[in-house]
Amino acid sequence: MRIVVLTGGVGGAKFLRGVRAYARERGGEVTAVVNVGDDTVMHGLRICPDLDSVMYTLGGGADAERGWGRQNETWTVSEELKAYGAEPSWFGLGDRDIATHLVRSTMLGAGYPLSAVTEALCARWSPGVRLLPATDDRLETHVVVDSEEGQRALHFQEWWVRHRGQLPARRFVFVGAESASPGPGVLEALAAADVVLVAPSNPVVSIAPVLAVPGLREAVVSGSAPVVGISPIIGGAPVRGMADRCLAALDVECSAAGVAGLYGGRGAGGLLDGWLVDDADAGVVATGLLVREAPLWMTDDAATTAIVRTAMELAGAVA
Ligand code: GDP
Ligand code: FO1
Ligand code: CA
Repeated sequence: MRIVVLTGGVGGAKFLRGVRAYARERGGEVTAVVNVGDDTVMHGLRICPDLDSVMYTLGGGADAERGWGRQNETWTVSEELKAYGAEPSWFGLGDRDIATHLVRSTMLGAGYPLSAVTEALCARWSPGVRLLPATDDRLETHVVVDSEEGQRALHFQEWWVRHRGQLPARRFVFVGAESASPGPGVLEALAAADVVLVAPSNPVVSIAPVLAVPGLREAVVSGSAPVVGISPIIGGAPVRGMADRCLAALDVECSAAGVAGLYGGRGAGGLLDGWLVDDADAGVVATGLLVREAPLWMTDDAATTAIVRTAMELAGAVA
């Protein structure tokens, strides 16, 4: 059983722990196609928040409370940078995390592509899941907001971390997407997949930038594997994060039904064959796909693995 998961950072990482447990039970292998739209360069270091959230979480090194960065972290380097007045002072880089960024930046500087660097970093963490960046090319999510001179675009991290997501987002732009190509192994993994799962990740700034890589969405939609998504929205609200603000920018209702409509049913020219919603959202109907209800709170690995089992049953039902 070959399972491919399209994913962002914190929500996707939690979900992948369940997918990995399911695959271990059934003897399957898991490939995660990970968003790189959040990536940025700070203090000369290349930061890949979603790849790192997944790598650290699956490798047992994540700070579970924050969801990003390392556990038992210290912040000496960030304090020293602040003492120099070095900007950006609003973005915190932990000391342990910086080691990852140093290895990554050095390898990228030597000419290795991000996919090869990710594989090298994963040799330490043994995530038990193959992590593939959606693309090796530059693809950055920028957020268009209102300003005195009209509109301006800022990097997703500046919007989310510096401004705490408080500036109303008008739209999101995936800079570089049109000339990006799927990372090595991505199209092959999709072609060989028995099932494609869309993690309960942010549909607008985690899954959309993955699908924006030319050829990637087409490979999912034209592939033979059933495609099942898990709703990140429960009872009309994201479990955590900024999905409500992102959906508002697109004029999409923040609900399990709204996100189903955004992805669309494969039977109606969209992405999904199946959509898993929480029990609290019973009664959601969407065109061109099958909806099933189950408890969707990923409170622990057992609960998350149960979600994956239901998603796999749904995949079987729509196959
Ligand atoms: P990010 O890249 O760090 O923002 O993480 P993702 O995009 O992968 O996931 C963020 C989404 O995960 C948010 O929209 C949350 O609503 C969702 N999420 C987090 N925890 C849970 C959970 O326990 N259940 C469900 N269904 N969604 C969750
Ligand atoms: N999020 C914050 O709210 N504040 C930070 O200072 C911060 C630093 C940071 C450094 C490395 C990293 O991998 C992630 C980091 N994040 C930080 C999380 C990140 O901004 C977002 O939560 C994700 O990009 C959304 O997926
Ligand atoms: Ca993200």
